[in-house]
Amino acid sequence: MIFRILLLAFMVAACGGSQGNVGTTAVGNAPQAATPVEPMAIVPIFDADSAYSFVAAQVAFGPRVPGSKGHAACGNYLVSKLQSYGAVVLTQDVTLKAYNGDLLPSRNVIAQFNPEQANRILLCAHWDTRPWADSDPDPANHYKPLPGANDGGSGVGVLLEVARQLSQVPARVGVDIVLFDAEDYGLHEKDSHLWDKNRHSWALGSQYWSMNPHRRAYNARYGILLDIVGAPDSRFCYEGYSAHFAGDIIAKVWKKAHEWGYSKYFVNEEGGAVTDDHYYVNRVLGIPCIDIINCDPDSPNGFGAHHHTMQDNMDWIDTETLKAVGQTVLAVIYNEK
Ligand code: AHN
Ligand code: ZN
Repeated sequence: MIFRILLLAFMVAACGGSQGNVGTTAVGNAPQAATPVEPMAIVPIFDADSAYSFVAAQVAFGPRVPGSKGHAACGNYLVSKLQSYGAVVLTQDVTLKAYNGDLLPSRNVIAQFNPEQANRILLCAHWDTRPWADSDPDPANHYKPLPGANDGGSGVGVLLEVARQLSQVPARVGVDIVLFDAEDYGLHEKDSHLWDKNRHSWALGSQYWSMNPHRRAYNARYGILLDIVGAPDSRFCYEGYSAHFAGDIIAKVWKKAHEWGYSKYFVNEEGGAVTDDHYYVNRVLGIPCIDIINCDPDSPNGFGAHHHTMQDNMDWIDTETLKAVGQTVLAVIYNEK
């Protein structure tokens, strides 16, 4: 704990200037005009145990597959949680059509902090979970819904804790937390040879929101998507679309992560391009948006051995990883003005 307090003091000193005397007038033998002093950025301490409990709460609803009872109950939980943190919350309740024809009752959840501020940052994650554990080693599980602790739960858990922090110490910028639905109903592994025809089968909630943002002419300076951010020893690489559309945001976020001691997680390596929610935010809305997503080239599909298997449960959620991601996000947004 003492170490954390010292670290906080260091971080504040490192990015501030000298203390206090913002806008005071020089007197006595001081120079005639006061040198303008940057106000210090106060970065709250991210509580990873709190974030962990938010992941566990989602998992306790069961799989959050659109149309399921757990999905509806979790959607209501997310809205009331975000409202309790003082956000102005909107939902987009729409039926989206999956690539296989399934009709998905979907809900994007949009939580606005400081809504009248024009200078805004977008934070996002998907909250639905995959209907099929189609990467499970046991083929008997290929049509079963998975627990979605890491894939779905982790990004939302981190953002709920960010929301809780925003309720305690307001940021200087406006923040929108957008929780996308229907990200993970994309092409089943058995049909992977049909990728070209189905490349837009993922991220349906993000596609909807990007084409129908909650405000006319919605804009944010940039966006940060969190996806699969909870596994122990996660590694976040420069995801391909993020590097292409938002290389300066990658640089900004990685720099903060390294300053705070998380270079073990935020590695300086290129990853593959992932058709994820941020793709449509970049392509349709033109908001530069990065994807912080686990990158594990040695695993079957590149996102970790448990990805899209029945093993994606709380055993794969690690508070140290949640801390690295959540603290980095807080450091980035509380340094903006
Ligand atoms: C691909 O698998 C190509 N895109 C989806 C990325 C994803 C799945 N994120 C979470 N689940
Ligand atoms: Zn997934």
